[in-house]
Amino acid sequence: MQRYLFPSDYMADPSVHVFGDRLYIYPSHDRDSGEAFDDDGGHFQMRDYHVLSLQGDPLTADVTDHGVILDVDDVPWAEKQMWDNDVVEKNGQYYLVFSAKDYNGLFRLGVAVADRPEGPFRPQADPIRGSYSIDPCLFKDDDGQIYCYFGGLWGGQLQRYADNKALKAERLPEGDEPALPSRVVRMTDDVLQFAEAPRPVVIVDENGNPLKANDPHRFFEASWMHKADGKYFFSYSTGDSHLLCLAVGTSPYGPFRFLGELLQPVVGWTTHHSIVRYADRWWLFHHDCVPSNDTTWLRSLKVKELDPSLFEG
Ligand code: FUB
Repeated sequence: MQRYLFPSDYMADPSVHVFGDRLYIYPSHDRDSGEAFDDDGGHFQMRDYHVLSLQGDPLTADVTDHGVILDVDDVPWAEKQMWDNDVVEKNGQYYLVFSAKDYNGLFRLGVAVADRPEGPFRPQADPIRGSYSIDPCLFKDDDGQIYCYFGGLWGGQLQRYADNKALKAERLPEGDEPALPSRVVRMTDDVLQFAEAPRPVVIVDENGNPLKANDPHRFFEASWMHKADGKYFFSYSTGDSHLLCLAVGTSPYGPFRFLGELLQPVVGWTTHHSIVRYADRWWLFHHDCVPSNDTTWLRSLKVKELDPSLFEG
């Protein structure tokens, strides 16, 4: 069984966490801006973020919309395209990391802070130093360290960087070359900056070889990290092959061994998700474009239960 969570508006890219006894959903807020479709995602012209929450069975519980928690006009450095975001709690404060384009047309990651999971969030004046690309995922390990996974190809601009430096000309690996990896970085104690240089998130096959650029299971965008049974599960979207995939490792830095496909292509070009354990059950939150009749930039939030054996053994 699965459910559309919020039929009254178009939202996507759900990042989901349990704070207290409620589930909080931090989505992108889709809108019809009139921009034409292009391969760089120019049709995704989101301006603000809402937070949704529920308590009880995600398949049936009432969903509360807490309203706008951050608007692009409140972020001094951001011009447009408020894409995916995520939130982590530390010492009773809530840190929202989000991706948006700056006034030079570059995606950067910014931080905004709140006293409550439902905001409102106060943005920092500048983006995270050394940040680039899109789709931040925040993961708090059992020792309290917070990691940020990020990156996305094509419109997400990851191919414009190597060794964390901007290239003169973007370069996407091809054929048998190793695929372009997502990035992971530990955050500073105040959760406002990167504590180190971001590292590549390498996904390997059963022989320990990095997945290749021509592999339909290679990383594209939508990093998500969760821990189960002491193991680190990295899941992600394959973009142009439209899958969600799962890999496992023994450290938050990886490498991660490819395990398999988590979700088959949905209606709509993008697929993006989060995985969370709530009330002793595992849940997959994601989106599709069925309610908007396959309008790629108008996506709707969904939830379905996952088989716990996915994360065992
Ligand atoms: O929502 C805009 C972009 O679409 C996200 O950043 C990607 O992950 C894809 O879902």
